[in-house]
Amino acid sequence: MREQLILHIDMDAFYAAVEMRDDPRLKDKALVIGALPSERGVVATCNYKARKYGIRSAMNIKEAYNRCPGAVYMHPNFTKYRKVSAELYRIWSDYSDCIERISLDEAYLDVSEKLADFGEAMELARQIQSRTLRELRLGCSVGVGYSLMSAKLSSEEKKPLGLFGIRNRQELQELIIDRPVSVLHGVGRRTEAKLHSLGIHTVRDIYTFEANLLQIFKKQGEYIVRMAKGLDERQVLPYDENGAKSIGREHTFQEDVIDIDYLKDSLLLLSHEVAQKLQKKQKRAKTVSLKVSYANMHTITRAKSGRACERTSEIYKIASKLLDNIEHGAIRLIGVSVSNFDEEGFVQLSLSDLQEKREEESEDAAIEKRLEDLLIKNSHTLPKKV
Ligand code: DCP
Ligand code: MG
Repeated sequence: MREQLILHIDMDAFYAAVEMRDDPRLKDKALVIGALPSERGVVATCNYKARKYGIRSAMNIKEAYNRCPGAVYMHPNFTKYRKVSAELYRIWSDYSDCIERISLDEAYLDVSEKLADFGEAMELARQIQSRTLRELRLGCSVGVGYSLMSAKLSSEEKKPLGLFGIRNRQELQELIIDRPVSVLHGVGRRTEAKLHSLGIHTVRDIYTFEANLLQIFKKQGEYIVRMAKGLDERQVLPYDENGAKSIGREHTFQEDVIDIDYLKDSLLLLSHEVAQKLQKKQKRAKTVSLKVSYANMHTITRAKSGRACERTSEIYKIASKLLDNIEHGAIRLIGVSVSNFDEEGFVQLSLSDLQEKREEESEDAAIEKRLEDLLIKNSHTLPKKV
């Protein structure tokens, strides 16, 4: 695979920065956006001044208040942030046709095709940062990397108003070797806890215990070891319904949903629509992505790559596993998309693939039965139109 040139842009203290921009009285204050101290709830974000008191996203608002009773506390104004987000993307999409929205304030840009080298990518990062600051009066940090993970780590490295780059695997490894395992893509809270229970705390520990990891965690272990070595082959996936590089469907619920069975039924219907589109285009996809926006507008995407798939049940099973592995909570939007198309219609299956396929068949039958129920009874609220 050709080396990639990836930019990761992440706004600094996004919601708080928008509020500070729009109300000069907030300029020198510690500012916490989220629930009010008199309510139950959490911090969505806070400005850098409030972070000096140890306040962080997702912290209980009462704890935030104990740490800094003098801060200004405000509810978020999502309508406003969505509008600002659209303005941000309008600017950023001037710099790449291959742009993946991660959330309101965060995106990956693939600039491999347009730029000659890493130096040019750093220069572009600087331009994007200063244009965002000039036109929208908002600060962002931009990271440049040879992969998605290195770009994301770079944008976090010098926040706020950061500019940083990681050129290659060696630079990445030097940077992260003594950092906690959670710096790695794919190591969430659950995996982190499992690794800790095995005495694995840092990236260095992963190198040391590579053999044990592979034995205990199998495929997931392989992925973690690859990430630790800087081997990240993920690509920027433009999450665009009409984009040539991915096919996706998403749905915003009328009311936030917590019920996992309901979420899974929605995912099944969305997977079905995606599978139909895929089949229409006569494509098979090697990557399935799940997108979830929580009630607080926080959006995450998770993707998994593997055997090329085309059927509803294949897409659904992967998306459903991704859903099992994210933090549960009130969900506003759910989406599934596929990418990384395999243009060749015929793929030789190995013996172990065939075995796996047979084992999956009964599970598939159950999924198809459920889909039939949902489609026939029309008992679900997703819109019918693709
Ligand atoms: N957000 C949220 N709940 C979380 C995390 C984030 O509501 N647990 C919201 C508020 C943030 C926005 O999403 O402003 C973007 O999230 P980031 O993680 O990028 O955080 P910030 O942009 O606020 O700060 P940073 O400068 O660390 O990127
Ligand atoms: Mg941010």
